[in-house]
Amino acid sequence: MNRLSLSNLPTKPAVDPGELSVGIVHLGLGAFHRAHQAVFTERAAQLTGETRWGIAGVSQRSAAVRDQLAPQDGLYSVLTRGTDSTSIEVIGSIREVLTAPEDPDAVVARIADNRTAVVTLTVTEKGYRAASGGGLDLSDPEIQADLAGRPPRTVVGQLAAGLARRTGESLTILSCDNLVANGPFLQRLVHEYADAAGLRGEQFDAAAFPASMVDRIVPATTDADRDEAARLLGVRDEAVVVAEPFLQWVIEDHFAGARPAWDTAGAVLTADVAPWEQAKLRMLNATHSMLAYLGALRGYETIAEAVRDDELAAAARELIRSDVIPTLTPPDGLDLPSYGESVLERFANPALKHKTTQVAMDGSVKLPVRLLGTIQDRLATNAEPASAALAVAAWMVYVARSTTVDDPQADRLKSAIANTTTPTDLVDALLAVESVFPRNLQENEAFRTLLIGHVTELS
Ligand code: CS2
Repeated sequence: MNRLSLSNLPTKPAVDPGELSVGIVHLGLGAFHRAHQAVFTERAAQLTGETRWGIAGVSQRSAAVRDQLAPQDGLYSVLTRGTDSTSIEVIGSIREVLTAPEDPDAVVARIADNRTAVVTLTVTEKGYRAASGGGLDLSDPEIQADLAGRPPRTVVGQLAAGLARRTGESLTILSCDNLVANGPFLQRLVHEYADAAGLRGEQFDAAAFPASMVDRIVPATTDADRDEAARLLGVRDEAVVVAEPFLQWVIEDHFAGARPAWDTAGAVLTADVAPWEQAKLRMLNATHSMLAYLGALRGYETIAEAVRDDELAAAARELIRSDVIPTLTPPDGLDLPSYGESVLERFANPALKHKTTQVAMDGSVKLPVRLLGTIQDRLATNAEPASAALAVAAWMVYVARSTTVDDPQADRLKSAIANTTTPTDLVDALLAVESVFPRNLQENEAFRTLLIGHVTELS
């Protein structure tokens, strides 16, 4: 069967992808970007006819995505799996693919290029290389190697080097990762890096770092998905990504220059993203992590199986109701209990096959964002965050039981728990990891007691 390419597009789009020029650089060309920002960008181009917003996508590590996309002229499809319907859409907004380890100078040149007005990022929590207090981790060996003068490989190094070389229009750098106040967080890291590298100039103050909240469940693609895409398209697509029907993007309306008309494609531009982001991280991502750990401990392979277990669904509902909602200010027009229910319904979509192990990875950097803020807020009002503590306890038992932990701090976690035998030992050993737990939680006796109780029950 032929490969998907410009010459055999199954349907003719209003704007030919071949006509697009690059105006966006995206760092972190994983499945999530291809099922989210690239889709908004594609739809905006089709609706407005604008041709200046093609994407140059950067893979931070492997060349796999480039090798899949290059023979397909950058085209790929999104296979949308609803509970009882499937559809497919070809996306042409990615016009160039760079692989950072192979083309580090080209990445910087693209960011520095005045035709680039916006840089977007999905590099996951660990890609920011922040220390636990939120500043740049200057002890990180990759940050040190970039600061020592090699062509930069870290995201902050790439951004700082690119910004330092800009001469014209100011740049907008838009984080699309699941982090608290992701825009200001990234701004601080880039500024700290630039200071350490002696690069800081006026381009740095002129750049805008809007915050954004992104939402779409995107499980890893399987061979069965590739086969189904081929059947639906009539051509082979090695780069297909799978997603749920739900798609949401709330962006702080704070751009330094031009931007694609993402709003015409359904993105919400708003003055304040924080209430949206808090609701999403504390409800969706927190219950996702809870179901991943509790589910994996019960032997479930997918999130859908885990949330179809009545006890686990009840635990997730309880987390939302008793610990999370009391800490939130709802965004205008959002009913928090209904939002919580809609999230659990999305998780239950049996067509998605989202692995518990996929959501469980990188817990040491996800937990602080998803659960520890809720726990701190609850403890500050003298409430007992029993449900949120259950999710943290499930992570602890998961770390203890897994032979290999997929986590940037795996070695540190495994060596912390090496000689622990009792639930109390395990809790104390992991609570002491200061790159995960802030001091006020390490020292909170009520939190510790809750954790020990839950770990005892789960063990
Ligand atoms: C998930 C998220 O992998 C994970 O940790 O919780 O990727 C989640 O699917 C997305 O944030 C949904 O928008």
